Amino acid sequence: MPRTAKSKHINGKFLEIPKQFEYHLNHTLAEHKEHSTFLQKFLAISYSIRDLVAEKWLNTEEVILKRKDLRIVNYLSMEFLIGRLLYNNILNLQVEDEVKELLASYGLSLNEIAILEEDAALGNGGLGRLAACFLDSLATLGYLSFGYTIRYQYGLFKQEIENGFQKELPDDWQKNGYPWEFPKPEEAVTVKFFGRSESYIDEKGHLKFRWVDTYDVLAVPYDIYITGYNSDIVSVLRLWQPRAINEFNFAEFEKGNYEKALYEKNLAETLSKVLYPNDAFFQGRELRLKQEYFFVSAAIQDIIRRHKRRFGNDLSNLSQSEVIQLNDTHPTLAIPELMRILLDEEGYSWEEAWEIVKNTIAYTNHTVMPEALEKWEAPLLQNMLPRHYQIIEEINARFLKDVSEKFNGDLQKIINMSVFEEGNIKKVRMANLCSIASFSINGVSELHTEILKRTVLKDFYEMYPEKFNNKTNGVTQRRWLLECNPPLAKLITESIGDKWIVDLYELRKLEAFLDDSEFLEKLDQAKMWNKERLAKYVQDKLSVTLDPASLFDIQVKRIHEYKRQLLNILHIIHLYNEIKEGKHLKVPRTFIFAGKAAPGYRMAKLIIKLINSVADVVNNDPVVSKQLKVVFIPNYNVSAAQIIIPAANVSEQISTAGFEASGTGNMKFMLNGALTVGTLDGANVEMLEEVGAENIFIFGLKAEEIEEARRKGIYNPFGIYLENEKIRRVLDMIRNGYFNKDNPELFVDIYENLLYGKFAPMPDQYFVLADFEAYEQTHKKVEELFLNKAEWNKKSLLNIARSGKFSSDRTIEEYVRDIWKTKKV
Ligand code: NBG
Repeated sequence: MPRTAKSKHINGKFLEIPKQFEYHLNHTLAEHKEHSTFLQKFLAISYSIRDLVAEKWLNTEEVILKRKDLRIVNYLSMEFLIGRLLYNNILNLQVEDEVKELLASYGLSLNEIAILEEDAALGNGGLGRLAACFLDSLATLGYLSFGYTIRYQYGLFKQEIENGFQKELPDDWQKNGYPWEFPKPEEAVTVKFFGRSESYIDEKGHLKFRWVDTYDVLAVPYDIYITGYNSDIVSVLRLWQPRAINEFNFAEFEKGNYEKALYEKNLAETLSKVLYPNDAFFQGRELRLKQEYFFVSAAIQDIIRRHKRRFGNDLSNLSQSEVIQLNDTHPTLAIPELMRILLDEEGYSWEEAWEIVKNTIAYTNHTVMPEALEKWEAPLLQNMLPRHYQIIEEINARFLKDVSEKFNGDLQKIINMSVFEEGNIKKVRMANLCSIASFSINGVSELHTEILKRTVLKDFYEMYPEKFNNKTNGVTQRRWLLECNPPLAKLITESIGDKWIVDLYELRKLEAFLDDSEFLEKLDQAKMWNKERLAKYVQDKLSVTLDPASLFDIQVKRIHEYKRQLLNILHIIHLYNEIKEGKHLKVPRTFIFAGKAAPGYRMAKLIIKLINSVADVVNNDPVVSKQLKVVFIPNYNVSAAQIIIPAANVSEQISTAGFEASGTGNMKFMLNGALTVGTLDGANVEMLEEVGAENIFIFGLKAEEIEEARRKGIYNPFGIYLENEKIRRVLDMIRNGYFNKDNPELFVDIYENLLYGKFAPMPDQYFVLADFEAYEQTHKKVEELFLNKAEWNKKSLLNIARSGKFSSDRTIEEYVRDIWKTKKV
């Protein structure tokens, strides 16, 4: 029987989950069901679900081979933050009832089994989570897609809080065995490093190059199939695992080349050891460059092999069968790698190869922050990848000729747009290379794309306006509502049906309930359920008791100065001062923080300590703690987010305007009914457009105002400090060790950085003090509104109802329409 959409063959298997479960306990894990541990039961149920997932892949593979009219989307990304998969797959396959019944027969709940799965934390933050949401949407919508990345042995570090400080621990995510991947050793490819580029004359008398004397490693693919909701195809997440070609290279050893013999083994062992823990920050380490090239080379070889399998050896039509999206500049080397293969291995001319490359590759920019832009030292790149370096030089030389023609020899344009930044150490600017070689360049929110066009990529926009387009980010409602917020998902489905699961604009129908007090009461109860769940989580983890009736105000995301956790905590200190003076908050408030700091980011780590120090003082003050609580939840990750976000009344999205490219947490909170306190930054701007000014708390300076103040150098935070008594008090308390009596100097650096710019190019470079007053006023309005429960719930409902735009399904449909130009299965 053919495996067609929704065939009985696939559905038939659903009924066999209990059988599969026993089979896997007995035969995969070799355990009696009576003796099996929780973990073994988790693995056995995962294997049973995985059987169904594998069926979907078999179907997908057939589609790939048969449907030659379908262009395949390749998403190249150093990060995929996929989180747990068991419950996600159960929901997508719609087998929740069967699984629950089975587990109940063992006296188990699905939840207690599901939490035994380690998060696959193969990413840092928004960029990696976006990639994961995209695979979910691609599979759900029925587009053929491959995600490519590295099979990191250690994912993003685990965070513990010790005496208020962040401590990093290794994330050995596969230590108990990982049930979701399928190794495909027969599809391994070889990736080369170092060596040299050698020229020769071919039979036709053409000058050619080959890359020789290289150090080689194998790249072995491990596949994770990402299911879609009610879909018969899967997205493939292909993780590349390096492996030594010869454990010990005897041939080299005999030649006396001990170094090479050992180097390859060493390289294979270190390459995929660990994910670099920086979010939106560039650190030009050699190992990182090796990682970038390793997975990109493997991916390009894989894509070419697939094309040949489907269409034969002609690669001139590659761009019709495959499209490659670069998730930021990390996979930029895909450009010279594809050129190299076409030129040196496939025998195409430069013109032919370039035509193929520039029709196949598209680039997404995810930040305008200068410290995040990748600029590799030229000698490092040239030494590791000599042939690629040569190709980059040639691409640049030809490009600069075009620039010169287009702008009449304008030298400044040439300096700005060249791939190379001249200087003491020559640098390779990856964003320039991407902009030259890609047929599409997109930002991730309307504001961000406009900023790209008028600042960092201004010259490229003048040269190639047709390449630029915006793709506002989105999140998958399967994980970020259906999975993480059961009572709200149930209420919505009971009220408007379940179409929202695959068409989030359906949520607009909820507006019919705006004046339905019974519905609003149920909405309130759903929020309360989530707040109680979070309170329990905090009680278990931190032994801090939260009052679920208080206003839950939440800021969870990476700790970064531009995201301004500092503004939030300064304001909390101000509230503390007011209560100490005898004032009363109108409503009791709970401020919740979570997020990791890059291990090398000193200021971010100090901010974590400050939050914890303030929390200690506030929570242990018998008077203050009746009205105010502050908690920092350790080890923020996808699974923690799924518990924290649904519990929010208020979502803090308070980055300095112009710095947050989009944000995606902001969308998750909105979808779960939180009201946003936010600046006009990233996608907040579009959330305002959707929900209307009365239903969101917007405050603070605008991006142009910040840009102007920086350009003119007119910002004077010290003046604000002198004038504003509240701010002065708060800063002086930090300066004088009020929150850290045993080490009173601890936070001096925060104070001095704000007032004097001790560790920055200017004082208070993220305009914390400039926005403080507006932030405080906004929070007064928040408090006021929360007193009026009916009004609050109505606005909460409006936020949910108008969050339809922020589904990653919408984002993917726009990528398909404007960039990928493919069709559904
Ligand atoms: C991040 C931005 C976020 C954005 C995500 C996803 C990087 C380089 N950029 O604002 O800071 O939401 O990308 O686009 O991590």
